[in-house]
Amino acid sequence: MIVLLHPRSTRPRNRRFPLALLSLAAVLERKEPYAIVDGNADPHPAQTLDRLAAKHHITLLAVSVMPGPQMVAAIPLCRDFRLKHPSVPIVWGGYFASLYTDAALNAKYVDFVVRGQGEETFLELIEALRATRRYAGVRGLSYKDDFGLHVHNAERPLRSPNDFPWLPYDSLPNAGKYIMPTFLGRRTAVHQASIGCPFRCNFCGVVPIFQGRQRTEAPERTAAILAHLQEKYRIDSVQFYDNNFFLNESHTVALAQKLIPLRLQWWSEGRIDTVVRYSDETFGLLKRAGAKMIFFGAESGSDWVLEEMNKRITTDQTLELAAKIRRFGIVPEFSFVVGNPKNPERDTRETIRFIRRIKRANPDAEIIVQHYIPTPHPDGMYGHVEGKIQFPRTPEEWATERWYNFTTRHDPNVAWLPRSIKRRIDNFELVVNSRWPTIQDIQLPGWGRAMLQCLSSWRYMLGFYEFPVELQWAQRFVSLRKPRLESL
Ligand code: B12
Repeated sequence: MIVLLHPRSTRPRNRRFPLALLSLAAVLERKEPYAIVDGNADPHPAQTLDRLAAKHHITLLAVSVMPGPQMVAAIPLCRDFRLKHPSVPIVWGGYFASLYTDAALNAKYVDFVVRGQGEETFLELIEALRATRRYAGVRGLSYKDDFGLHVHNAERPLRSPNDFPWLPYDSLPNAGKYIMPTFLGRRTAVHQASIGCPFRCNFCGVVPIFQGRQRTEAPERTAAILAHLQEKYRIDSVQFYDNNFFLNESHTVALAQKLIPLRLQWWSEGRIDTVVRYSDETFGLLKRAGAKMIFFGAESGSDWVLEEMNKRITTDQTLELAAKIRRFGIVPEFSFVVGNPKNPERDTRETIRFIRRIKRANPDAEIIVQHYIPTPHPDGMYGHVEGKIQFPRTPEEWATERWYNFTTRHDPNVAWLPRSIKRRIDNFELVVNSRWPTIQDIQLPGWGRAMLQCLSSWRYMLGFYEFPVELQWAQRFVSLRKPRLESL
């Protein structure tokens, strides 16, 4: 039996379908016996692994590993499994393993890494383990040779989601418990209708993996899958996980038309330059199709920083979109990564000013403020931070407090961001998010919302963000939800 393991990555209340594992399960169906263990839903995954091992002959442990909490949770599970079952191979896949392949392989408990899209590489790895194929010929696979040296096979061409079977949701123990209430509805599911992203923003972790490639599911298939989820699990809303949900206007129109009859409410991620060009009719169609909120990477309020990042949008486009989308009642969620290494002070000053302009153009716009933390690229694409960071060499090093905080952008402590500027960014974030608590926070009581707004409005009005002690104090009673860290 093959065990597909999804170490815990979020709180149980935020759990969603583990799509990565379901994608692997889809290609194993009717070919290989498998079991899924999901740490977001199972409080004792180590014991579940023991139970499975006692009952079945496990031939492979396949682990999905995203940077941050999931990587940290993967370490003890794999270490323990390796001790108990030294002859069972362990393969890691997912964003952590794909971005930091050598670090993953440096762990004694990782034998193989599947980089990027996993389905076909995984099936071929299984054949290689059975000696019906050579490891060297498996595209997208990395492994250790007989001398322990790392071998990285060639990239695998990207396949369309249309080429793979539907996800076997029923294979999850109690699949219904992944349908959770969110601000979108009482029963929200998740779906990813494309893989990759065609853009090459030079700070983004998606670029080194997909290298400017994207493949998108046909609108008919997306709608058919959602209709199935509606029928089977009575979903009323969906969060799309795509890095880039909107391809071009004709695709968006076709998809929106297919979604209208489903009457679902949804959230997705899009590009400002793509969506701002849509006609009023298309915006109207999107609204009717159930678009409630769309996440956009606005990144900075400085055009020179956007150019530095190879973002290929302008601040004028962001402002235009903020005003335009308001007319259609769709909430834009603008994310900023503030403190560019070239001139963090100027970037911070200009971005704070810009966010205030957005809020004037569209008070409903939601704002996410993070520090600028580029994701390292194998060919050195750190913008102006080359040589300023020496990246960890093992999962254990990535799990140390310093690197954990870096990964989760919690307290990055990076060389190019002076503490005083970091504090300014954090204080501004607290003030703006207290002044307009996100509508995504369905657990924030009305009195909490009112208290935060009341405490922060004078600060926002005067542009005075320093020492927000009263807001920090208020956080003890009503902690603000961080959508990017917790999911909707
Ligand atoms: C859902 C999600 C989350 C959820 C996880 C919920 C859950 N279900 O566990 C939550 C909200 C918790 C989360 C958190 C974070 N996330 Co996140 N997340 C995503 C998101 C939107 C979707 C992931 C997904 O399920 N995709 C669908 C599946 C099918 O795709 P997949 O995971 O890539 O799987 C394929 C391959 O990778 C591979 N594969 C994956 N696992 C395995 C395992 C094996 C054995 C094999 C063979 C293959 C394989 O095969 C799969 C099928 O082809 C992605 C963006 C994206 N679209 O990918 C970001 C993303 C993965 N997250 C990212 C990051 C950084 C984080 C954080 C660490 C930091 C942050 N600020 O966002 C936090 C952690 C915060 C914390 N808790 O403190 C980055 C990773 C890249 C990077 N920049 O380092 C991404 C790409 C977002 C981005 N654009 O920056 N995240």
